[in-house]
Amino acid sequence: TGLVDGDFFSSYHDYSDILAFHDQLGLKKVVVGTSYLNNPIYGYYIGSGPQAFIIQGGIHAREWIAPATVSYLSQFLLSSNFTSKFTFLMVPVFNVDGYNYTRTTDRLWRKNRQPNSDGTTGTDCNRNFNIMWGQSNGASTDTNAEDYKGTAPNSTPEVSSITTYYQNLKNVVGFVDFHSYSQLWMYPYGYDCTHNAPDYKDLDAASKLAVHAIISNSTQFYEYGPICNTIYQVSGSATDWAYATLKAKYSLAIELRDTGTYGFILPPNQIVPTGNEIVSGMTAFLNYIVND
Ligand code: ING
Ligand code: ZN
Repeated sequence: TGLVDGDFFSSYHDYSDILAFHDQLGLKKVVVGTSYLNNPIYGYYIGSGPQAFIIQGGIHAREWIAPATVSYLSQFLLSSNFTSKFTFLMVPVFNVDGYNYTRTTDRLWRKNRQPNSDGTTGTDCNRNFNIMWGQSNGASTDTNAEDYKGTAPNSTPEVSSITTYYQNLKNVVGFVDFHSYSQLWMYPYGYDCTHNAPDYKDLDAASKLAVHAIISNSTQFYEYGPICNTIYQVSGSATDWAYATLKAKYSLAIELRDTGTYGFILPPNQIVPTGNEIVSGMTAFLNYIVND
């Protein structure tokens, strides 16, 4: 519909309108990957600081608040003081094919749209990264499951292409993967519930400040902690990969609103309040990194 105006955050949008919103902010646009259906996956750069920070949404198609929140953060970060400290790479919709499918056909689709050999469709991109892939019940071997891990690490074109792009970035200090729902602010590891990440102290301290900032500025509460102990065990996730392979010390997985009243079908009048509380949390988190 080409809608890019003051009302952008009063509704959810098709991929083309999310791109139009970022284009109109005047950001440098890059192709970070290619989907199974050959759609370009776009990223946008904000700022020119010495440390790279990746912010992605939409790895799961039905979690519409994630691309909306990345868009909200793009607008905020562009006019913030963080542009001199960081170079942000914003990837609003990681799983473009899945997102398009939820807009046209099945609102609750999660995985990508790659066919499996048995006639089923889709791999969970957030189980397909080359980090402890398929270990310890952290992903499913069932092609029909919502957390199907794929045939091999990087068997999805989305994960394979985007990780290649990310690995060419220098000095990646941070990474955020937005999901919904449950209101959780999480850091590695997902694959192991018994060992803390080497940077546990800083990750926990920065996350604590972030959720306290949210509580001070919003009606909502977010819990924080390691992925595995906070939600469940997950192998092959984007956040573990960013931490272990990209060496992004401050890697997060954030579950946005709500806590189950609407779940994935979060009403659009909650886009702005969700965006505002995440701006509060991310401001505290980024300030911690600046002072580290
Ligand atoms: N939850 C995430 C999932 O992939 C998660 C939880 C996020 C695990 C990031 C590991 C890393 O299952 C949802 N709702 O998708
Ligand atoms: Zn998700």
